[in-house]
Amino acid sequence: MLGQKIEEAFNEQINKELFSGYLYLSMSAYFLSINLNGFASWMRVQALEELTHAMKFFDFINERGGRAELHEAKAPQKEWESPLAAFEDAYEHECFISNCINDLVNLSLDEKDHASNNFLQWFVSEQVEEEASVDEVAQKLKLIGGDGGGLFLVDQELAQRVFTPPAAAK
Ligand code: OFO
Repeated sequence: MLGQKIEEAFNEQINKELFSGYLYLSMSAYFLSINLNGFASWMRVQALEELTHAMKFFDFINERGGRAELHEAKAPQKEWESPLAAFEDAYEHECFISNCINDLVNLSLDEKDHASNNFLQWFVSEQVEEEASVDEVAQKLKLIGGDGGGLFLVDQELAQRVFTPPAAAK
């Protein structure tokens, strides 16, 4: 049985994961608008991953006898001044999500909920990857500066990313 505090906090996290998906889909639309289709495709895959993160919380809440709830979705930012600015925002957002996951881990320890703690460990590892993958692209964009040829090559590289559902990926 899921305690009320954990249930509420996990429902909040569903909202945050869905917002992550919303934000990355908005970034995908921004990249399409400036003809960087590889960047757009990468962000679209990222958005799909975020949906699977939300679904993990959704399923876990239900499995533990709780009730998953969907809260209001806030509108994401629409425009960025450059591809680098978008990836820097994505990195900042992932650091925020990592902090949220850490707070949930602390709550699970306070509540002595070891099943939830065990469930959250997947997200602890996932956040290391999430931060690293967006930061890697941000660093490349810093290296190439405003060089159009470099941007073209990174766009081609990012186009290669494909969506892999988490269960199949592990
Ligand atoms: Fe769900 O990891 Fe990104 O936000």
